[in-house]
Amino acid sequence: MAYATIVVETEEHVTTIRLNRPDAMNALSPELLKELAEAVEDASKNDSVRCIILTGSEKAFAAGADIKEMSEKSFVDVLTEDLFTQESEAILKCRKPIIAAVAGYALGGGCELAMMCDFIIAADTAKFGQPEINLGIVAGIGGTQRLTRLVGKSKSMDMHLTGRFMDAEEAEKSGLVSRVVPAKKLMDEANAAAHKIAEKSTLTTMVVKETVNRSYETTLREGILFERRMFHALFASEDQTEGMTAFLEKREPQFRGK
Ligand code: DAK
Repeated sequence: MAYATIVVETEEHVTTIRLNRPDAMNALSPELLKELAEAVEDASKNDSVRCIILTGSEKAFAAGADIKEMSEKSFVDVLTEDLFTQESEAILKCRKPIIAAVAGYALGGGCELAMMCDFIIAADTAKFGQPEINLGIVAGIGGTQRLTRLVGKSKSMDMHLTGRFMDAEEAEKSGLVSRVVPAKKLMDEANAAAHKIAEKSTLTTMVVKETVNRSYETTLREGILFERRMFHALFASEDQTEGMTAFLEKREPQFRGK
């Protein structure tokens, strides 16, 4: 499907969604958010897609919600429109792994969008921030909650209260991103990770995603019980038999997602 604000390409089980509003640092306009949600839903429904990469440009992953579009809105407008709630649901509901490949600015809603993905690979040019305080607002799509869980209260408070940006090195040290790579290699690294994931059992990647995410939603005891039951359940799958048999036969497993 042709989109106005994103570019979508699928190659060998991996769909790459590129945010594409170069004149506005990929600011998250309502149109972009709607298209992004549609693209994620399409990739979710497409059986041949096993992993999704979400990325932006060399300059910006996304510099936040579109300030021009937001500036005219009243309290009643933002409350009734409930911007980003449905769109973020589409991303959070996706059961396939989503990698954020971030170069340049990931600010405000852009940082929050990256944190909604399953993990972040950052270019050495990446800059993360929650500068909403400079606009007289607070983060509104998970920044105060997700950043705090990822980097701890002190750094999260620092970011939200001062509005300063965090570079890629600091982001990796503090656990916001899984790895930092040279900017020129960002998409090669993200593709290699996505294709590596695509080789696994889709059944198992779905279970891994659900189980790790459970750690955000529940107590340690309940999370461990959930993990244990998922572990047990996978012994009912053909892919568990295939994975273990392949290991013992010293060959590559042929997973079928069953
Ligand atoms: N919105 C609209 N346009 C933006 C933009 C943004 N967020 N960021 C950049 N642009 C535009 C600039 O206006 C400029 O456009 P022209 O003037 O050329 O027409 C163009 O992109 C290039 O930007 P600059 O000239 O400023 O470029 P610089 O390299 O000097 O600076 C920058 C890059 C990214 C550091 C700077 O542009 C910047 O500080 N941008 C704003 C970053 C920001 O404050 N982000 C947070 C936005 S607030 C919610 C939904 C959403 C949200 C919250 C709640 N609910 C529904 C509950 C989210 C809120 C936010 O994200």
